[in-house]
Order: sequence, then structure tokens, then C-alpha cells
Amino acid sequence: MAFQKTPGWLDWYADPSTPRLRVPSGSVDAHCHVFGPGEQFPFAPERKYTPCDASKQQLFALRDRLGFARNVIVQATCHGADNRAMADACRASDGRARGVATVRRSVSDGELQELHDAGVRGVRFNFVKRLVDFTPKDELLEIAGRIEALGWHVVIYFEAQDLPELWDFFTALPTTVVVDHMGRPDVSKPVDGPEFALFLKFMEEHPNVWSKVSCPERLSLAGPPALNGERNAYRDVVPFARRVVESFPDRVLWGTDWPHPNLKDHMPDDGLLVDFIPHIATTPALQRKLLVDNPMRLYWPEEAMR
Ligand code: 0GY
Repeated sequence: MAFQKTPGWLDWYADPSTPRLRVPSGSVDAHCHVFGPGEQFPFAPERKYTPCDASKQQLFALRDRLGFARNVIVQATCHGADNRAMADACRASDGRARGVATVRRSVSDGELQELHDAGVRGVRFNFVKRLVDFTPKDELLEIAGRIEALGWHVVIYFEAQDLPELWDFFTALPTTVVVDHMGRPDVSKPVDGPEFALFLKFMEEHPNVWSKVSCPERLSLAGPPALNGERNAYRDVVPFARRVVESFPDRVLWGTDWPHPNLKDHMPDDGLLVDFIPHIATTPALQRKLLVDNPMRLYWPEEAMR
């Protein structure tokens, strides 16, 4: 089936630069996606956007180019609750990819087990209104209870202004909870202001809450690096991400977010994104926790304990 991309869609950057940072051996890109290919894995009818194709082979090539060892492939909303493309990529990775799925209440125990066998270790609950239709909280809590039994965790995606309303639901979740992109802070506001303080309090008061310190290119208002020509790009996001890394060094993850859905202004060079890491995790010890120890503990615990 031929899919028509969303008008103005920016395709991923085909020739990323080699990062200056040599990431530690065994590093994990803990937030990335596969899209289709649409011919093989059609996009969901209820999707809010139609992306370009971004295959597992292309993802694995990027992994190798950037010097990473493993991926965590997160189900993107354009595939709805049809996890076939993500699970296929995990299965094809020789154990070097884990997955995060989207499931509905109707998912059977057998389907959950099949996803587990493919490498899935979490489900994603998405509250970003431009991406998904509303799912009742009781359905999500029921799903959380079922996946807890498999030892999985919940990944949540929301915007900073919605945290107060979602707080009671998030804090009722029985599993480890991983927040995408630091809960999308508004980086034009002060890092010490009330909005980000609430996010830090969320992490402080709930030791089961982790955060991805990813997506500076989504959060930055400072402009694309291709225009300002600096490798130290997305500077306005640095204080936020650095605060999270330094406050919770054992509960942070990092990912490229390749192939970067829904970016409007520019498509990041993934090599530059890797070079953002030393600005937010400023020592080799912090980089090792962020890129190796933490994701291994969450996604490959059987290897991390060896
Ligand atoms: C991201 C961010 C976005 C999209 C999705 O599943 C998705 O469609 O997560 C976004 O548009 O902000 O993490 O990929």
C-alpha cells in the first residue's frame, strides 16, 4: 500500500556526522522508533500523521554509525496498537533491541507473552493530545496491572502543563514509570521555576519514576544547529537535562528519537545529538550510568546482574 506522507513532513537525516564523543562500550539508544515500511507494516487507520518509512535495517545502521550497541524501540503512534513493525525489529536484532509496545485492554495474555518473547519490556501511555485519542484511565490502570505481572514498566509521554492533572494517575501506577523527554518542559521558563520544580518533585517523591533526558531538538527554542553552525547546539535545554541527570543519576536514560517524527523546523543530525550528551552528563561516570548501566538494568537486567 502506498502511503502519502503528511504535508511538510521532514524525512530523517540520511548522512549523520560521526560524533566527537566516543560513547562507552555497550551504550544503549533507549528511545527510537521504526516506521513501516508501510508496504510491509501498514500505518494505523487512527494515526494523526503519516511518516516516511524508517526501517529496522536503517535503524541498526544508525546504531553502528553512532557507536551504540543496543536500541530500545518505542512504539510510535502512527502504528497505533499494531506492534508488528516494532516487534519484528526487536526479533531481528540478535537480542540487541528491546521494545516498548502500545496495547489496548483487549490484548490477550498470549499476545502479551508473544511481545515479551520478541523483547518487549514496557507499554507506553501517551497523553500528548495532538498524537492520540483519549483512553480512559481505568483501562490504562488495568493494562498496568497486567503488564506488572510480566515485570514490564510503563513509559509515559505528556506535556509539562498537564502534569498537575495527571499526577494522581501517574503516582498510582504500580510499576517503574519512565517519562519521555523530561515531561516536555517549556525551556523558555526558568529551570528553577514552579513548572520544572513540579517535575523534579515528581521524581524526588517517587523513586519508581525515571526520565529520558532526550529530545533537545524538540524542546529547544534556540534554533537549529545547522543555522548557528555550532556543535554545542540546543543550549537552552542543557540546564533542564543536566539538572535531571545530576539529581537522579541512576534513573535517567538517553535516546536519539530517530527518525524524529513531527519536527517542523529542522531535522537534527544524529551525530550532533550524541555530542549533546557531554553537556548534560558532564563526567565519564555520569555518561556510563546514562548510556549503559541504567538502560541495561531496566531492559537487560539478566545481563546487567552478571
Ligand atoms: C517522540 C515524539 C513524538 C511522537 C511520538 O509516538 C509518536 O508518534 O512519540 C512527538 O510528536 O512529539 O518521542 O517520538
